[in-house]
Amino acid sequence: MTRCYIGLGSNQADPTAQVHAACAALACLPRTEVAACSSLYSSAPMGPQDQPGYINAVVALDTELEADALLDSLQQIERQQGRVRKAERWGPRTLDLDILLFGNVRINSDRLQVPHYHMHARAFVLYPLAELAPDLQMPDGTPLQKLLQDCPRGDLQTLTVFIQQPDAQTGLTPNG
Ligand code: PH2
Ligand code: MG
Ligand code: MG
Repeated sequence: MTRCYIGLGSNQADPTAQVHAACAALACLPRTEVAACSSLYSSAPMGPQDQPGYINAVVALDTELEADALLDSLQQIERQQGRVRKAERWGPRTLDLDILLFGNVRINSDRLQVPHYHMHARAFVLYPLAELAPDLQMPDGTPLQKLLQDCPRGDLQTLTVFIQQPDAQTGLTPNG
C-alpha cells in the first residue's frame, strides 16, 4: 500500500457537489482506500481572474495501484465529471484531480511530476494537506510546516458545513 495525497479542485457546475462526487468516486477505485478527506476550502482563482472562485480539498488514499494507473483512474473520473481539456493554462474546470504526493517517491515522466509542481507555494493545497498530515515531510525532507510558514493563507477560507440537528424534545428540524 502506498499513501498518497490527491488535490481536488473545481470552479464549474456546482463545485461543492463536484468535489463531493469526486470523493465518492475515489472511494470506488480498485485496490484503493480513502483514508481521510479534508474540509472544503474556497479561494479566489489563481491564474486568469475572469473565472469563478474555486473549491479545493485534499484526500489521503492508500493504494496498491502504480502511479501511472492511479493517474489514468483520476483522469477517467475527471472526464466522467465533464472535464474537457482546453489549451488555456489555469482556466476554469469542472474537476481537477492532481497527485500531490505518492509515498515518498519523486516522479518526473512526460505525464507526471510528483511532488506536484508548485504545490509548495499554493495555499489551497498546503492548508488542506496540513489538516490531514500536519507532521508530513516532503520527499526531500522539507517539513510541511516549513512550507506553510512561507505560504500565507491569503483569502483561503475553510468552509463549515452546518447540519441541522433535530430538536431533542420534538424530533423536528426548524423547517418541520
Ligand atoms: N486550479 C487551477 C487554476 N487556478 N485557483 C484556485 N484557487 N484553486 C485551484 O485549484 C486552481 C486555481 C487550475 O488547475
Ligand atoms: Mg491543478
Ligand atoms: Mg491537474
